[in-house]
Amino acid sequence: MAEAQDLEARFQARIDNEERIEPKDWMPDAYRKTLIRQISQHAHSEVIGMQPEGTWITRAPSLKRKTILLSKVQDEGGHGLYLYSAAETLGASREEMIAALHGERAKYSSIFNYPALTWADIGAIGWLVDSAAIINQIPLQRCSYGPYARAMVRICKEESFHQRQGYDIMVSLATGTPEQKAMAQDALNRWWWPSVQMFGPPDDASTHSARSMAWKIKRYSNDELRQKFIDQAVEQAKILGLEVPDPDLEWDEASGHYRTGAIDWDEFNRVVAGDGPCNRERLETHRRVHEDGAWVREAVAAYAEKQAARQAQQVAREANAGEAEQSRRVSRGREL
Ligand code: BYC
Repeated sequence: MAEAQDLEARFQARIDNEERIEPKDWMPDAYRKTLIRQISQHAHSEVIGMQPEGTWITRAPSLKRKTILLSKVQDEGGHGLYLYSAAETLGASREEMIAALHGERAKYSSIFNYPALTWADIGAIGWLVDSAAIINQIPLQRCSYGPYARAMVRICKEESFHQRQGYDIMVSLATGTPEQKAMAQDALNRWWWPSVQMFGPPDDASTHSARSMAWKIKRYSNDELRQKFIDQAVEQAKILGLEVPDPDLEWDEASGHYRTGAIDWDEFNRVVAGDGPCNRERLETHRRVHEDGAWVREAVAAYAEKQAARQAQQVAREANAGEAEQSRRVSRGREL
């Protein structure tokens, strides 16, 4: 008991001292569990996030837009891979994590349960959702767990390219024909509030924040990051000449921040609980694609097994050859 307390105190002292925790270091079970939960849910979000955008690859308005979107969607798949790998360093297997997603025991971001109805939605996702992702993820580069923090460095670089491609689409539409501008406004109307909600429940309803902040997994609270996003996005909307769909939005001189109207937390809770516009479709698609890809996983495993057997044979052959050479030398030595 005293030993466990001692380990825990030393662990917290390392965190307080801004040291990175690495996979082989001792860590409390709850720290490991929290990280597996957050990192795997983050990975699921990246991969499920490929769905709304993926449907627009064939419908993007030009070859240039298609290739850019294709790369972006591919990047999201890559982010999923870095993140699953980071979670694996904590002892979670990929199969367990996917089973938790399919069994609806693991969540993914609420934002991806909304449909991408028009091309302008691809602009709004890149602008708003990727901005929110960057604001949330930049502090995660300083997360106390080394593999997660390092994965975030590359992810953030790619996200910032994604954000710019989204804003670039919005600029084109907002400065285009009246119909195009209306399309951009409609996308902003539908993506604004879900993006504001992406940062998670308000601080007083956030179950994990206090502990995750003490462990320096999180560096800022959900509300602090949400505020940063709002302040930035409202100014960007002004540049686009678009209106944020919030009649109560106002600048608060005293605090130097924008104040929004009430956020619909009932809607957020409903979507997180599985009852958003696309929850069922997203999970069904993931299950089907996972099932369709079973043969690829089997082929990869069979190839890895074959390679390992070949390598073992090679090692055995070299060992035998070495032994034979040794005994030849010994008998030659005797003859001399
Ligand atoms: N949606 O105590 P809290 C991306 C859950 S990827 C659904 O505050 P925490 C992108 C939360 O999990 C975007 N559920 O939790 C990809 C918890 O439930 P559990 C994803 C949510 O972990 C492709 C409960 O509510 N980003 O941007 O301290 C293309 C209580 O919440 C949500 C990440 O995952 C939500 N929005 O803080 C483009 C970043 N919010 O787990 C873009 C890493 C909360 O107890 N994650 N919940 O069942 C984090 O930073 C934190 O996990 C969160 C939540 C800020 C999201």
